[in-house]
Amino acid sequence: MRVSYIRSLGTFTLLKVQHNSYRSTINLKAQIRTQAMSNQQMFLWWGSGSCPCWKPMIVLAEKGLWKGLPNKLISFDEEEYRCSDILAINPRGQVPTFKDGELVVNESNAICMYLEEKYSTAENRLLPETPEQRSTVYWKIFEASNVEIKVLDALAYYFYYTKKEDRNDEVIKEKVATAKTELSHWEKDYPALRKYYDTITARPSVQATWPPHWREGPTAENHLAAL
Ligand SMILES: N[C@@H](CCC(=O)N[C@@H](CS)C(=O)NCC(=O)O)C(=O)O
Repeated sequence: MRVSYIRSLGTFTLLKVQHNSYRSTINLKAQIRTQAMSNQQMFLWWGSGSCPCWKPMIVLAEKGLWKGLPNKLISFDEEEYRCSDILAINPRGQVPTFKDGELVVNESNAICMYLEEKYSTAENRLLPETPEQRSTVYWKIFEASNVEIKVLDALAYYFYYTKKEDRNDEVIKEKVATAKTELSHWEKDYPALRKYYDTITARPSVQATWPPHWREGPTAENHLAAL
């Protein structure tokens, strides 16, 4: 028996073999691989414009698993993140809430890491090969939670959850200063962040998962304009 060629087709690798007795083994392997790459046993509850939701959605799209994935877009206004289906497997009542068959995985970063471990091929692998290179990625993933806390939660959500008439200029000033300090740990005036944003935005996975309500046009307020 000899492998006459190995060809990559999307996320699958096809092995064409010449010897008949090996063909069924190879077919079985291909079948198992195809089943492993299926998304029909998955379910994702998500909300439009939610950063935690968007992260695993991008990873799913990078792995060719987003299209046709069983999912539910919940309404934040209707507080659907507290629906009984979600609460049954995610007692925090939050999105993303994710299932892969019987396996429940919550917390956006955990979902991303699970997908990377389980569904990576040579073509769609997102994490670098060596532990040393991966250490930098892990470092930045965990460090980014500071941006979430000090920019998103503290500043953007203040505007989101506080009626215009209840907003306090002094509080806003303080929150903007805290957010600026956080961002200064990443860089000054953000040219590299801008470049990173542009690079990421151009990826088909990001375009395919773009928050649907953002496509309808800009929201009335730019909560981060002060930055
Ligand atoms: N640490 C969680 C945060 C998830 C989260 O805060 N989700 C928000 C939407 S962006 C949510 O469901 N909020 C509803 C609530 O907490 O009541 C993760 O990364 O998955």
